[in-house]
Order: sequence, then structure tokens, then C-alpha cells
Amino acid sequence: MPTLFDPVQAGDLHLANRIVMAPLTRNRAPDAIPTPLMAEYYTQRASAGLLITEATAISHEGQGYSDVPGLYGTEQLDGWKKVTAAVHKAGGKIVVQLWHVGRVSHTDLQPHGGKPVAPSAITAKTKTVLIKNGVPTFVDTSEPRALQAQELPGIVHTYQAAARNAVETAGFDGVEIHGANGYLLDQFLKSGSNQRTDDYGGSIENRARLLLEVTRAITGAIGGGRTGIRLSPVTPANDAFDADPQLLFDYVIRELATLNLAYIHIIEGATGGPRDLPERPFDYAALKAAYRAAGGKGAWMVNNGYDQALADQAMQDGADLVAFGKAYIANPDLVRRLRENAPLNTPDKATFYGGGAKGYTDYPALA
Ligand code: 8OZ
Repeated sequence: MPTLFDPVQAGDLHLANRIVMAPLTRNRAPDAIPTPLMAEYYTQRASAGLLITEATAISHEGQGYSDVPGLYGTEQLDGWKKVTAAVHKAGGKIVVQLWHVGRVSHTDLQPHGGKPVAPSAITAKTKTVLIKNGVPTFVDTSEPRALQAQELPGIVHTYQAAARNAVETAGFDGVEIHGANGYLLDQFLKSGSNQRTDDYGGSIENRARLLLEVTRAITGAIGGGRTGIRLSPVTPANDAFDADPQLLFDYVIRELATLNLAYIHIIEGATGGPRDLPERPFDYAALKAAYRAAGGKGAWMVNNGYDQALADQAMQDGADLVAFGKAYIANPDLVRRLRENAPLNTPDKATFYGGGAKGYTDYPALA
């Protein structure tokens, strides 16, 4: 039985251990451009088997929060190039999380103050973050407009271009498709946010179409072995809801199994919250079994509220990788701390979103 500290192959990615830094939004990229401070932050954490960057907008339209990074402009790509170079120099591996927020945005963040885009014109009952005069402020998301069917190939193409730029220009080892947490692809997947009557709404096959088209476009451009995907079957984050998630994700995972992905990243329960949702039961073991039964060979990555004991249990149950979120905010040397059973620093919520080095690059490593 492998332990968290044993190496593993995830598609084309050879990982030194099975501990993954989860994607964490930190809102420290003014004008969507990655900074040298971000390079320092990721490099401090380079002993993880894999670093997944914070969610990164594939287009201006795909952006939904102040000061989150992008991957669509030259300066943004140049900024990321410095991040990946520093991480690689420190011996780490890093993939970028490709993000389109869909309806989880605000007109203030959209090109020309336009409406955010979504599968259907249904406002998400959720908040986003605007940073005004350096102060993060939570505001209601704006009413979106429904995307026209003829706009969808453009969105698929934008994801594909971002993936290509990520590996060819910015130097990433691969990409993670953000298919979770109530953002655009998850909005299409789930019945609560998708009331379309065309080929992209209604049946499960139709609701899954955009996510699968995006995934195929990306694997076609950069290879499945450098592509991972994150899914959150039952999270209530950002007003996500599906009437029958077990059936939906059984279909999605079987289709993904044919694409030779590097890994599948599953958020169990409510993102950053309870792992067990009595009102939203879900059988994750059945999901993994369906993936393997359909020929899926990717690494199986689990996430949400893991500590050492729960992670060991997950490895026994056949997980290949465990992603740690909040623990990684506060513990740059998390791999060493877990290996040595050392105490963990406590993350400070007040500095999660926005700001500078404080609560970002100043958490101490072990002496
Ligand atoms: C926290 C704050 C803003 C965005 C996600 C990208 O939930 C996020 C996010 C998390 O996936």
C-alpha cells in the first residue's frame, strides 16, 4: 500500500509524492497579472507532489472577482512564466486551473460593464468579491444573460487557447479544468442553473456537452496526460444544485474515462465546509468504481477537509492523491510536517482574500 509520501504517475506527470496543494483563490493579482510575490508563495510550497494554481480566468468575461489572475494576455503569461520557472527551479510541478466563472460575476468586472454570461438568465444566490480602495467587499452577483448557442464554440476555443498558452508559453506542466463550485461548466451540468432547451440543456447528455467539448478540445491540444479536471458533485457553493447528481456524474465520469486524463479531482461534500451533507447524499466510491469500470486510468484525487488520518484512510480506499487547501495556506512545508507529524500553523481567515505578504508568504516553515 503506497503512503502519501510515495511517488506516483498521473498521466504524463511524475509526482514526487501524493500530497497536492489545492487551488486557492487569494486575490493578490492586480490587473489579473501574476506578481513576484505569487512566485515566492508557490515556490515556498514546491515540495508538494503537485501545485494547482488558484483559479485563473481564461478570458476577461470569465473573471468574477477582483484581483484574480488571468491567462489571456501577454503580461499575464509573462507573470506566470516567472512563477513556473521559480517552482521548477525548486523541483516542483505546477498546473494552472482554467476558470470561467459564468454567472458568478459582477458587471463591474465584465468587459464594458456587460452582464455576466450563463447557460440561462438565472441569477446565482451568491456573492462575489470586489476590492475597493484595497478593502475586499462582498457583493451580490449580477443578473446574467443566457449564452446563445452560436457563442459556445468560441468559449470552447478560448479554453483550448488558454491550455495551449499555459503549457507552450507560460511553462506549466499541465492544466486543471475547473468544472466545479458552481462556475460556468458546473452551471451547464446542473439542472438548477441550466434551463436551456437546445443541445446544451435538458438531458444529462446535453447538460454535460459543454464540459466534454471543452475537455476534448484541451486534450486534443495538449494531450490528456497533462490535463486534469475538478468536479464537485453536490457542493452548494455558488448556488449549485442538481436534482440527481449521482446519475449526472455517473455519465460525466464514464465519458471522462475515455479521454486518458492525468487525474480526476473530486470535492467531497460542501467546498471548504462539511464533507457530509445529509440533504445531498452522494456515493463517491461508486463514482470512482464507474470511472475505473469505464477504463479510466487517471490518478484519483480527493479533496475537502483532509487531515493525516483521513488521508491515510483515503489511500487505503484507493485514492492516488490528496489535495489540501487551508492547511497549505498556513504551512508551506506541509509535506515535511505531515511526514514528521509536526504541528500545523493555523490559517488566518482575515488574510485569505486580497492584501500582500501578510498571511501569504509569511507563514513559517519548520526550522
Ligand atoms: C473562494 C473565493 C473565490 C473563488 C472556488 C475559485 O471556489 C473559487 C473561489 C473560492 O473554486
